[in-house]
Amino acid sequence: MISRRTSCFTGRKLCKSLVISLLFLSLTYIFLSNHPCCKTSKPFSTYLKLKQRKGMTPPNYVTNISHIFFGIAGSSKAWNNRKSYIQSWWRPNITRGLIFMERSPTEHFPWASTFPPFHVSEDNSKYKHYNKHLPFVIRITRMIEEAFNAQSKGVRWYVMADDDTILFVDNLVEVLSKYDHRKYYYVGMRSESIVSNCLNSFDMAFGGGGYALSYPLAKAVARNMDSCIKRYPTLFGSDHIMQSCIADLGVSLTQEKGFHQIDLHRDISGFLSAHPQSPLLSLHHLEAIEPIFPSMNRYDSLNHLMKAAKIDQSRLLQQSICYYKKNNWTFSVSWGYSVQIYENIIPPSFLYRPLETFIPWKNGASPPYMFNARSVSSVDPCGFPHFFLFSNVDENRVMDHIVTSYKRKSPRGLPTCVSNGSHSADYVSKIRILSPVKKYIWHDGSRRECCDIVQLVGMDSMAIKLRDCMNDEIIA
Ligand SMILES: *[C@@H]1O[C@H](CO)[C@@H](O)[C@H](O)[C@H]1NC(C)=O
Ligand SMILES: *[C@@H]1O[C@H](CO)[C@@H](O)[C@H](O)[C@H]1NC(C)=O
Ligand SMILES: *[C@@H]1O[C@H](CO)[C@@H](O)[C@H](O)[C@H]1NC(C)=O
Ligand SMILES: CC(=O)N[C@H]1CO[C@H](CO)[C@@H](O)[C@@H]1O
Repeated sequence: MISRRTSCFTGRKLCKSLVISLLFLSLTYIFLSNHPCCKTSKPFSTYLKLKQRKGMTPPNYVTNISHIFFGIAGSSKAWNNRKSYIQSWWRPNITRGLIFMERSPTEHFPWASTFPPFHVSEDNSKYKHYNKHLPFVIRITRMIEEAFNAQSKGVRWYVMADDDTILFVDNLVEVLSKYDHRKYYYVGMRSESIVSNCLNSFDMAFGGGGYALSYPLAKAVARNMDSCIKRYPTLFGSDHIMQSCIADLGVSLTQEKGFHQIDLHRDISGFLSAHPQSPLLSLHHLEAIEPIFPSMNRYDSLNHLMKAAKIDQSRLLQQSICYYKKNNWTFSVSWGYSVQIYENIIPPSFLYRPLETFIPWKNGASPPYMFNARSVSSVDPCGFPHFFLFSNVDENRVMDHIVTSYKRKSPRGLPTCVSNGSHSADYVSKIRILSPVKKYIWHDGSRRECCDIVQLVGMDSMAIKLRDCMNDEIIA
């Protein structure tokens, strides 16, 4: 039995609070977490070569939605609150999987066909001597074992998620299909919070963000579950137990930046407006943050984002930057979510850092995040942007482009930035983005898309068109 309790930070404050943190985190983990994932991705070319060598015909080889089994950590108690999250992404009769519950959710019968089928978790009393965790950590850890035993025919990937994880299924298929599912893969992402990673592991895929195990790895984990549970009786998260067992099998995390644990608080608009150049795969913790569209509640906010997701997941939250030279303005687009206008010329390299609209999940590390956040004074007219949020998708295509609209979030309430020619953007109330109907093709070595300010439409709106960058084009 191994108790891995490392001190994450020196300094008495943290050491002292570690015991309290552990307790708090345990509670948090019960609700929030259970799985993780990956490291560096095998080049797509490896996959193609392999396909050729084996003489496999592409249609049979390419991973599709029916090759993925979703295991969702649920509970009958939380179902009422969580079902809307699951329904936002679950596709009845298309997605395969089960939601695992501690008992039959009889109060919710008849069980709708729009829900994932439920599975009552096995009894775990045989592990009571190894259960130094909080309740149901072992139950959730064993989900992969029960999922594997329940269904393995035609399954290439087991994706594990929480009942408050939002998955972006088309992107997930796209991303998983670049890996050879016959090898050992543990694909996921660590937390945004340094403290969370330190208390668990920097090499762990966080369960709330969701993670994927390839078939052979899922099989190996399932077969070794019993010894694994006995080896790690004190770890507080099932995702940490999973990571430990997978590490013991000699497999390390393959990171995919689109999985989001969202260990952040309050307003995450800055984070969602500067997504890494990677397909969006998941969102989590929507109950722990403010609604992502402040004029709506959490469920409506999520369903609103899903309107854009239904049109084009490949571009969802992808960032493009362009300049309106006539006014010395900078535009930063996060497709399907937001547009920011700066009354100033700001280089892309700077704008790819999220504007720090949020606060840390937990204090204790400085800096607190796994990425470079950009803090901007809300009274600096040259640094603080005008913010526009996704409002709708037009029914009609324009010049073979999809048109999404973004409305001003609120008046900026600042004077004009004078150092760059004094051009106020206060009058702009609406922005339209024209994006190609053709989905963005993700592959290793691809670039972000470029954009152009195409026209001034009317008195108070502007239009931007996304396009491929030209060879050697620098965005400036
Ligand atoms: C997925 O691929 C399999 C072949 O591996 C095929 O039989 C199945 O019809 C495909 N499913 C979908 C939804 O495309
Ligand atoms: C799923 O398929 C079953 C059986 O074919 C059908 O009865 C049910 O209505 C379908 N559910 C949805 C939501 O399409
Ligand atoms: C843009 O900013 C530069 C540098 O401050 C300034 O010299 C130039 O005149 C400005 N252009 C316009 C159109 O305002
Ligand atoms: C505040 C300020 O002076 N911002 C920019 C104005 O524009 C020039 C280039 O046109 C930038 O170099 C400045 O940083």
